[in-house]
Amino acid sequence: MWTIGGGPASSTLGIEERADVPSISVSEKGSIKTPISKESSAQEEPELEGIIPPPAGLIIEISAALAARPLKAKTIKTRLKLEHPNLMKIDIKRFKEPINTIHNRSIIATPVPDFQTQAKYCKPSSSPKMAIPVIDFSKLNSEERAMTMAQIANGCEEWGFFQLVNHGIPVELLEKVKMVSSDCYKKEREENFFKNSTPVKLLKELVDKKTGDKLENIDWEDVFLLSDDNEWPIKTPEFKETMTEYRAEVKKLAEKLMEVMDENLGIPKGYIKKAFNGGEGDTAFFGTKVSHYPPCPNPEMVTGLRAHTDAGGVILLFQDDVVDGLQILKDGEWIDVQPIPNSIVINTGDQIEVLSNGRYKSVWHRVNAKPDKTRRSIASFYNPSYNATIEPATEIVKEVNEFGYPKFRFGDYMSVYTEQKFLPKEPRFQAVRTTTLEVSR
Ligand SMILES: O=C(O)CCC(=O)C(=O)O
Ligand SMILES: [Fe+2]
Repeated sequence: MWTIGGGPASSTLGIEERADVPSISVSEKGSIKTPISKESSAQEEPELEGIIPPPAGLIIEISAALAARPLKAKTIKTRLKLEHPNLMKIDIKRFKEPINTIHNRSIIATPVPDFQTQAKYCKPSSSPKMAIPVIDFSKLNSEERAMTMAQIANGCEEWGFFQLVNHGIPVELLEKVKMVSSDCYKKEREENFFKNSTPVKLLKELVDKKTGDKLENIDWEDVFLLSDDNEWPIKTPEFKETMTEYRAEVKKLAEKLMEVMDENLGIPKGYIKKAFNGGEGDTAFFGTKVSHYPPCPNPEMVTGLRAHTDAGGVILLFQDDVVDGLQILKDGEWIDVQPIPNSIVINTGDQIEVLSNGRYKSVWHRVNAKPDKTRRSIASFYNPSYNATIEPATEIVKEVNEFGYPKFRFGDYMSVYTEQKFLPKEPRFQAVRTTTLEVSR
C-alpha cells in the first residue's frame, strides 16, 4: 500500500505534506476508490470539489460510472493532470461527455506517476547554506585517512553526491580542458544550437502559442560525447590531446574512488571494478559528455536537463567555475551543487545502488536553464560493460540476509533506461527482474 496526498510515498518524493489534506489509500493495483460525499442526481450537476485528494504531480485517470439515463450506465475515462498540490477541485466540464448522474456514487482515480511534475513542486531549498559535502581527497594519504574515508562513506550514504578538492588532476590540465571545451562549443556548436536545434524550435513554437505550458520532453542542452570509439571534434586545436589526457586522469580517479567504496562497503578490494568489467580486463564503458547549457530566453518554460538518476556506476563531473544550475533532490528539497573552481563532483548511479544492495542510493538531480549565461559541464561516466552481470555483492547481502535488487545484464538495464531515463528508477529494476538472470541465483 502507498498513499497520496500526504502519506509516505509523497514524502519520499519530497512533496510538501499538507495537514489539511486527507490521505487516500491506494491499493497495489494503484487505484483508489473515493466515496462521493454529495448526492448527485440528474437535476443537480455533480460537484467533485473536495473529494479527490490533491495528488501533486500525479496524472490521475478518473473513470466514473455514469449514466445519462439511470439504467444506461457507462464508464468513461479521462486523464487530468493536476498541476498544483492545492488543486482540489476537478471541473466536471472537463469530461468529454456530458455527465448527469454519477451512477454508483464512486469514482476510481488511478494515479500515474509523473515525476517531472512532482519534481517541479518539490520545495526549493529552505536552507540556502545547505551544501553538498566537500572532501579533501589528498588527505587520504595522510594521518587523516580514517576521517577522509568516513567523509566519503557519508557522502555516498547520506548524499549520493559530494565534491572532491585536491583530487590529483593537475590544475594546468583542468584550465586547458575548460579552454578547449569552450572554444570548441563557440566554434563548432553554438551557432547551430540557436539556428537549428530542436529545443530552440520547440520553445519558440510554444512561446508563440501563449498557452502557458512548459516544454516537458526536451532539454535545453548542447551535448557531444567522447569515447574511445567516437569521432571527435577536429576543428579546435589541442582539443583531442587535452581531452585524451583529461579522460585518462579522470578514469584513474574513478578507479581510486571505486576502491575507496570497496573498502567502505566491506567488499574485497577491486570488487566494483571487476564487476563493471564483466569479471576481468578493461571492458567497462568510460564515456565523457561535454555539455553546454546556453542562455535561455524563457528558463521557466524548459529545464536544462530534466530530473533523473544516472544509469551507470560512478560519475565524475567537472562543472563550470561560476555558473550554477545543477541541483540534487535531498530530503524533498532541491539543493544547489555549488560551483567550486577545479573541484570534481562525484555521484553514484543506479548500478552502485544495486551492487551495494541499496546502501548507496543513486540520487535525483537536474540542471536549471539560466536566462543570461552559458554553463559548461563535463561529465565522465564509469559504467559497466553491456555484458557485465550486475547484482548485489554477496558480502553485503549476507549482512541483511536479503537481496534488495535483481541480478541482470547491464545491457538489458540500459534498454529500459533509454526509454525511462526521466521516470522513477524502481520500475526499471522491476523490468529487468523478469527478463534476466534471476534463476541462476
Ligand atoms: O551537467 C550537469 O551538471 C549534470 C549532467 C548530468 O547529470 C548527466 O549528464 O547525467
Ligand atoms: Fe546525471
